Amino acid sequence: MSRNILVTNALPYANGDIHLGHLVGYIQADIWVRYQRMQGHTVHYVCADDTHGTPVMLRAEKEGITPEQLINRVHGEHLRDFTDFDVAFDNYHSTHSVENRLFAEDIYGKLQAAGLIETRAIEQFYDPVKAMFLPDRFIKGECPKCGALDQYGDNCEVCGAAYAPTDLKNPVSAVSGAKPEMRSSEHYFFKLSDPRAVEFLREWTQGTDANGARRLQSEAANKMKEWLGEPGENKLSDWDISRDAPYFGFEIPGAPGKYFYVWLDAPIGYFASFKNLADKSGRIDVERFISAAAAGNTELVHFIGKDILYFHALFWPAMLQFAGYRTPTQLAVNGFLTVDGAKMSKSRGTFITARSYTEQQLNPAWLRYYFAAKSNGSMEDVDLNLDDMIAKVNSDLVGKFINIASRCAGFITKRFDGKLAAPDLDAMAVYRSSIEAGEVARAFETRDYSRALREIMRLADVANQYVNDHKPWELAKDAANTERLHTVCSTALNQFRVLAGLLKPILPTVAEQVEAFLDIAPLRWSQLTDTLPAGHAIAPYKHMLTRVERKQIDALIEANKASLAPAPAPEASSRQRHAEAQQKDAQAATTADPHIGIDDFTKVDLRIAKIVSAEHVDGADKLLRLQLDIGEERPRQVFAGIKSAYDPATLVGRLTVMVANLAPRKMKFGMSEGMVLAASDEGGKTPGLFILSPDSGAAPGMRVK
Ligand code: B3M
Ligand code: ZN
Repeated sequence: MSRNILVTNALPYANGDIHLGHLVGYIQADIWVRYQRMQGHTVHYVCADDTHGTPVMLRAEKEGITPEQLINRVHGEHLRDFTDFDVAFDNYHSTHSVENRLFAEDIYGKLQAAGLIETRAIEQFYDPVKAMFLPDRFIKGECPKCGALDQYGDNCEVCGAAYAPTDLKNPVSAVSGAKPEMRSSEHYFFKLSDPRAVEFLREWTQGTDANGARRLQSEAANKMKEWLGEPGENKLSDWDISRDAPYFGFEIPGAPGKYFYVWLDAPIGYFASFKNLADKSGRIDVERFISAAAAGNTELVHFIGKDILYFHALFWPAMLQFAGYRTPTQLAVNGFLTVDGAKMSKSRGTFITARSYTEQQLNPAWLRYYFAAKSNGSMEDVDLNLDDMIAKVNSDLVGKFINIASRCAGFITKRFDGKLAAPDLDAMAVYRSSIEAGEVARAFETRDYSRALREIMRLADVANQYVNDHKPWELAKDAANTERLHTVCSTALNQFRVLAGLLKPILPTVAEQVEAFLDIAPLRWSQLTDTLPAGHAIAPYKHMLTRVERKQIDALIEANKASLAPAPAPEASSRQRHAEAQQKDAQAATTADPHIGIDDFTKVDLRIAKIVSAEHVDGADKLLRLQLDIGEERPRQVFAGIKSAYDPATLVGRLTVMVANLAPRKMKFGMSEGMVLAASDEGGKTPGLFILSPDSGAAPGMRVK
């Protein structure tokens, strides 16, 4: 059954550049959208700039331009960055738009009619020089707890204490430097503590969508339980949705001088962008996607970062529910990005902007691939380990995937006039059965892209093994083998076609190049079990993807350091100093480790091993029994504790690395004659076990050193 899905990404705020931390969530969403479209589903994918609020207003003033001029410029920059990374929204709109004002007024009016809006006076810091109320982050002072100078109004960067701005000692306005005074003003509140809202949210946050999938990942659902408290308890506070003039935003109807708080109209921007798209296209029925009454068979999926879960799992669904709009089908929440295990840092050059990445001529496909390999559908943080990225891209993408075509295409062009023979269907059977089993499809659906890639790379290994076994370069030497050569190369290219299709959601540009090279229509999921007919002509092979070099990454880090060295942004500096001090302590603690000499290392005999069989062991809940070929007369039997991570059937035929000179050990189930190596993040955040794979070309028995 064909699905109709409205997909959104969080709206980036209009006063800063897009950086790699943002791109994690955008790339995850774009992959999902492309996957759904390959399956034949209808997807509308929209985003917008989040434009309102005090920071935009003050920044424009500082630059001597109007807020409108600022947000127009940033809109262009943001859209260009997304486009460069193949994040292809159907519409990239703005919250400062006619559509957004209309939706915001409509939703507000309906909440008011439902008795869920209330006004009350609150006391707040006021800057008498600038004549404006001050948001917490525009007030500075001394930490009430540790006395640190120059701390922001909500928490201390030095001792970590959280407090109200009114607790600060000697507060000053960060805007004018004036001493703020307390003033009272009337604010509008959305009554989130109303029993109707609390009841609704209890149900909604723990529920499932029409397909039976949880609306929230389990970690997010648990967080919500915490925030909502036990039934009967009411931990939610009403939400302050108004701000006083001067403010860049929409004035509240019937409340002169009062504006909607930026977070009220920000998520409404999803619908505004969608409406704007529908008006431009003339072929989309908006009501079907956004009205509670008409939205029965459509889905609404929001991709967001974990820092804005509160807004999307509480305020937003409650607003929609009580204003007669449809509520989200699913929230897809991603974690933060770390670089080489640490928070992104401007001084270390790891606060990397999207722009600098493309300006340094790095290929966005590399990042898309790496982010996909590190995304498992959970809210865990994603670590961009730069050396690992280089290794993975070079070994998987170039070494395993592209290599198949580069090794076989030349023969087809030179020897067979560019025409393929029918493939060897036996050799295609592994591919067919993998696709029919649906493992990759399920992994894409659940946004577990790392799992999808493990299966795709297993299939790439199969293709490389096939080429290695049949050695086209040898066949080409003897005219008697011409037909065999034709079949072997055609088979490998058919395998390459399927791999390109499976990778297409992640690597759309590379997939397009493959489609041009194979001269085929855009690949769709349902065609992946097909093969190209005998006689099908392909284009001459052109190189599609280069390797990443460490020096390119070094230049990228350097570029991001250089642009910020003279004056770190004031909002970030003290936070960074704190994080960096902690980082140094951690490094100092680890550099004390004793080293080993090369002789110690060479005592370990590491060998490439081919897994010739893998099976469950009766009575053992962690072990698999492996037979490993390391070029000896008979395979070695090894018991490996990897049962939780691998289905034995998927291991057979794989190459891995084993310790071959470990003293044999008698176990309850038989002799274990070695050990396979597996990576894991023990006690860490990434669950699972990962056995190693050598680059293609390695053969059983080769020494690893
Ligand atoms: N603009 C994210 C932020 O500024 C915020 C997201 C809005 S999504 C509706 O932190
Ligand atoms: Zn403090």
